[in-house]
Amino acid sequence: MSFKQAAARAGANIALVKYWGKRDQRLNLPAAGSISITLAGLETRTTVTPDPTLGADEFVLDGVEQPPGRVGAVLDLVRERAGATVACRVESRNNFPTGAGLASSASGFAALVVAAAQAFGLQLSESELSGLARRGSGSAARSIFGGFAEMDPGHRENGVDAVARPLLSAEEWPLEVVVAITDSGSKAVGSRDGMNHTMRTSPYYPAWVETVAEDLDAARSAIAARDFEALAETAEHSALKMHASMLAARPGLVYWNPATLACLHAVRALRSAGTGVFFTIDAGPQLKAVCLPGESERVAGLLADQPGVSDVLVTGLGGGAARAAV
Ligand code: 2P0
Repeated sequence: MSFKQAAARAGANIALVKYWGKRDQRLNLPAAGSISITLAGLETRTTVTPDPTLGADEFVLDGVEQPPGRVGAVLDLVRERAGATVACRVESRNNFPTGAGLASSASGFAALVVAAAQAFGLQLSESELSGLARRGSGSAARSIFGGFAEMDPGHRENGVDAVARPLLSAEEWPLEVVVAITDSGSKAVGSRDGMNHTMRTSPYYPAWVETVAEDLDAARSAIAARDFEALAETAEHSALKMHASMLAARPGLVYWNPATLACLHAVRALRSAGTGVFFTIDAGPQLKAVCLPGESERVAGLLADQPGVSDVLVTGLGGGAARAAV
């Protein structure tokens, strides 16, 4: 069995039609589809070093040793396909704050599977890489692709069809994104626990799952037509509907703080006044403003002025798909 050190990088992504809930825990199959944009500049870079002298996998994130956990589980899947058993050292770095609702698990597992496949000499399709990344984190399946991507929940019990596919490249619609940081600490309830708690206890969860398909249709059509207004309306609806399902859990999950809400109202006021911008909010207090090309500077200035906003990151699409790195 041949193996070698390999490195890869992948971008974070933000869902415009959200993923919240699973139909299978073990295979990590989503209950419904989702649509996202992969961001330029907010990246994870990961090196996988197979090392026969190691007794077990090692994982270092941003310079800090971590339990291998799901990283080790994804490595096991790659080793199984390669017929290998050698343990690995995985070193991963994010160029953005980890654990603050910026989907570091998405870019992290996408970079991991690309690097690990290369380290073990596997020639995998993007679809196969997407399925492997999903086992680490559902949102990671989308970060295999640049630009706009859609996650298919799949219908098969074994999950082989639960993979993402590209919808439109970043160059075809180079939207811009402003992230308003309202709290840079780690969130109190992680996405996985939060979605499982919502599934178990929220009376609104069935309504959420039942209505995702129509949001996907609307968003897919809006993206194909580059219809910003239609995409804005659908994306804000999906985000608020996901948060409504969380708020109705017992006890309710409240990821927002006063600054999140101030930013939400600021974005709505801007759009009413004619600026091409809409908001989305994930399982954390940051607000992401998606803007038409050329609008991000003005939006960033406005969000930076909201009380409680500690920083703004300006980014956009265009980072490209997850790829090998030197
Ligand atoms: C999303 N989020 O679509 C949604 C919106 C957060 C809110 O995907 O359990 O970390 O690892 O599959 O991928 C975060 O969920 O969950 C997420 P797991 P993941 O981006």
